[in-house]
Amino acid sequence: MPAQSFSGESPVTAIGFAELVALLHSIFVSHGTSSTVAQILAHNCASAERDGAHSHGIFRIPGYLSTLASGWVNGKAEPTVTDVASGFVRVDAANGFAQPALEAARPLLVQKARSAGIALLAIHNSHHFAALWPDVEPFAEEGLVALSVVNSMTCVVPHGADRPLFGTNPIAFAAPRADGMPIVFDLATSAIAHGDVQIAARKGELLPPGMGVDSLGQPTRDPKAILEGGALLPFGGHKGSALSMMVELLAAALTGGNFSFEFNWADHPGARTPWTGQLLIVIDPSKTAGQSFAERSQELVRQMHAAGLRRLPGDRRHRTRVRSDEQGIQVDAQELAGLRKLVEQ
Ligand code: NDP
Ligand code: PYC
Repeated sequence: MPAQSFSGESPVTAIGFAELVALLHSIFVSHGTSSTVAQILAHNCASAERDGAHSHGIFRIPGYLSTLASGWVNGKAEPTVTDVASGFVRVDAANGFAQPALEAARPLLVQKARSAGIALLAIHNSHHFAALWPDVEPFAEEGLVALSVVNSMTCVVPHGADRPLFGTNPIAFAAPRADGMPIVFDLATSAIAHGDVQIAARKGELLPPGMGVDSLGQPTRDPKAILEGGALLPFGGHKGSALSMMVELLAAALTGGNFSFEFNWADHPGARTPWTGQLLIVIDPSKTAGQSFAERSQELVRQMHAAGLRRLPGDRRHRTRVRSDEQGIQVDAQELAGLRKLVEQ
């Protein structure tokens, strides 16, 4: 690992993936999760940091810990998996995190997707505080197509409305391709993720225009004005707003989870994790007729490149992963020292 270096004013150091997972595992366990839950969250969070998905990497640890301390989430929850129908699996996350619920249901979900060609996983009573791509990318790595949606907490004004109602409600999609990493996109249906607004506020930076409004409903570029009584806007006006509405319907109404506006964490100061639901749809493309799906997706990529496209969604993340694997994950040295102290506490 290279020794500590400096990027601008901020000292940067490198840590290996396995070491970061182990550190985060210790932090989660020492703050009240089971070892199983800690391992899943640690892997998720370290993966985001490794891939340069900073809004959902180690930046999230204080939010996880204050939530655990508040009693809002059960860090030792044991999910209950129900085999509902030939293509339908349901999980009650038992007021725990969504990712352990997905892990518990994964074998049955994959088995159903491979036998029926398609299977749906409905997770409810769950908390999702992470990036969504880690939930879909592994399916594409085993040749399956996956789509997932999760709703979050009220902070987005639906297009044409006067007050916030929707969450930042991301949509993630992953598909295998013949030569190269799977095609993956993962995007908030808000103009910007809430995490990126918090990061901008912390750095004292202005946001681009069109991201949000202040407490009076006036457009603002000040992230603090958005966080303190203001709200975000959907991306793409009425189009992003319609997708956000769809996410509320699929992730909450269809799963039995809360809409983004239905939970109240006021009695749990420090709570940050949205208590909602999540939906996954997994498709086995080998059931489709004709040429292999992975060849077809490779052909699409070829044509996009021929049309002049230089960056596919997922490319930046996958490139960052290669760099992190070679040189270690670049993290702020003070932030890493802060994480190490959390274990001692
Ligand atoms: P971005 O806008 O940064 O990126 C969205 C997608 O577009 C990514 O797949 C990204 O690929 C791709 N992309 C970005 N710029 C380009 C470009 N110039 N050309 C081609 N592709 C591009 O993400 P968001 O800010 O919308 O979301 C950030 C994260 O926040 C997501 O992981 C999301 O799941 C998470 N989130 C989680 C929530 C929750 O409730 N758990 C709620 C809301 C958001 P790449 O990754 O390679 O840059
Ligand atoms: O960045 O919008 C966000 C978010 C909400 C919940 C977790 N991340």
